Amino acid sequence: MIHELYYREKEKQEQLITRKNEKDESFYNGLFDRYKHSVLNREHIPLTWRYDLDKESNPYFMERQGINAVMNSGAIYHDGWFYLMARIEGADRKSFFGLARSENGIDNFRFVGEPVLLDDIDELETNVYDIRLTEHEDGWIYGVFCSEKKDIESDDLSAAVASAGIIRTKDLVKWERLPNLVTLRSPQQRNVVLHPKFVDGKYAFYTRPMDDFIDTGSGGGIGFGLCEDITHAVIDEEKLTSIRRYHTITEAKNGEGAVPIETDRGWLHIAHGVRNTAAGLRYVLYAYVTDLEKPWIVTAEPGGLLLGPRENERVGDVSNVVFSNGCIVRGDDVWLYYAGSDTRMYVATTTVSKLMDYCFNTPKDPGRSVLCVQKRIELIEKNNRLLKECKGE
Ligand code: M1P
Repeated sequence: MIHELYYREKEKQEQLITRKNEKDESFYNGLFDRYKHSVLNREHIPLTWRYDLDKESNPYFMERQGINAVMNSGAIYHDGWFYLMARIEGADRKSFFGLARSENGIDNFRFVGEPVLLDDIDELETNVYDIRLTEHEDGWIYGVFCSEKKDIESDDLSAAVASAGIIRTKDLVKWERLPNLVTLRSPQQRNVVLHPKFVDGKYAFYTRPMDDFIDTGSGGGIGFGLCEDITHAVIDEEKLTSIRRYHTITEAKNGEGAVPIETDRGWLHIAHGVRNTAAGLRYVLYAYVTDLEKPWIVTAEPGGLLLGPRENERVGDVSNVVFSNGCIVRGDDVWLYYAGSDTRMYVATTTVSKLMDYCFNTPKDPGRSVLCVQKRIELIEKNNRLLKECKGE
C-alpha cells in the first residue's frame, strides 16, 4: 500500500515544478537577465528516486536514498525540448546523471526516465560528473564528463585521478560508452569539452591539463587537442587557448564550460575562472572568442567576469561558486545554465549578438590598476562630453 504522505509530498513537488519563473527585475547590466528562482534543485528529483513508497517497508515515509544537490548540467535542445543533463549528487556524495526537460527553458523542468546507468567500463571509477553535451557534425550527440578514481599510487586518502569519460547517443535514451579520453602529455583532465565540428578532419577537444587533482599546477589554462578516432580517443599535443594570468579572475585555474557557440565572427566560449581568496576559491564565468578556422586562437578576450555568484547563488555546499557546462542557443537567443555554489541550477538569458558585442567591446584586462583607472577615466570623460552636448539639445 502506498504511504499517504507520498500524495502530500507529490503535491508540494508539483507546485514547485509548475511554479512560474520570472525575470529578476532588481538586476540589470544590459547583457543578460537573471531569474527569481533556480530552475532545478534537489526538490525536483522524483520522489520515486528517493523514497520507498510502500507503507509497510517504509512506515515513516523516510527518504531511503537521499539527494544532496542538483548542479553542473549539460544542456541541449532536442525534439522541441530544452534538456538539462544534471549532475545529481546523492547523499552518499556519488554523482550521477539525470535528464530533466522543459518547454521554455526557464521553468517547468521535470526529470524524465530514470537516472542514466553508464556502462561499467572500469571497476575503479568512483564518481562521474559535469557532463557537456555536444551535437557533433558526425551525427551523434556526445556526452563528455569527468570520470574520477582513487589514486592508488598515493597514501593520501583524498588523492584522486580525473580523466574524461565519453558516451554517445542519438536519442538521449540509449547511451553507448566509449573508452575514456587519453591525453598523453597530461596526467589529469577535468572540464573537457568536445568541439561540435571536425577540425582538420579530426575530433577536437578543449582540455584542462592538470598535474594534480585539485591544483592545475603547471597547466597554463584551457588546452586544445585533436584526435583521429573518437572510439579510442587519444590526444598527443595540447595547445593552450585561453590562458591563466596573475591577478585576474583565472589566476588559480580556469576551464572550458559550455560547448562553444558558432557565430559569423568566431566561436563564442563561456568558461569559468577561479581565484583564491581568504574565504576559499571563488568561481566566476567569463567569455572569450576564438577563430572560426583555428578554434584554439583567441580573437577576443574581454577583461574580467561575465557572471559572478550573487545573493542566493553565493550560498551552498561550495559557496561563492558559479559553474556552467551548458548553454542552449536558438536563433539569436541564448539560455545560459549555471550552478550556484555546487547546489542548484539557474538560468540567465541573453542573445548571441549581445554576448559578441560584450566580447569585442569590453576592454581587455590591462593587467595593472593604474591602466584600469586610465581606461575608466576615458569612459567618464567621454560620457561627460556627451552629457554636456546633450544638455544643449
Ligand atoms: O567546486 C567548484 C567546482 O570544482 C571543480 O571544478 P574545477 O575542476 O574547475 O576546479 C569541479 O569539481 C566542479 O564540479 C565544481 O563545481
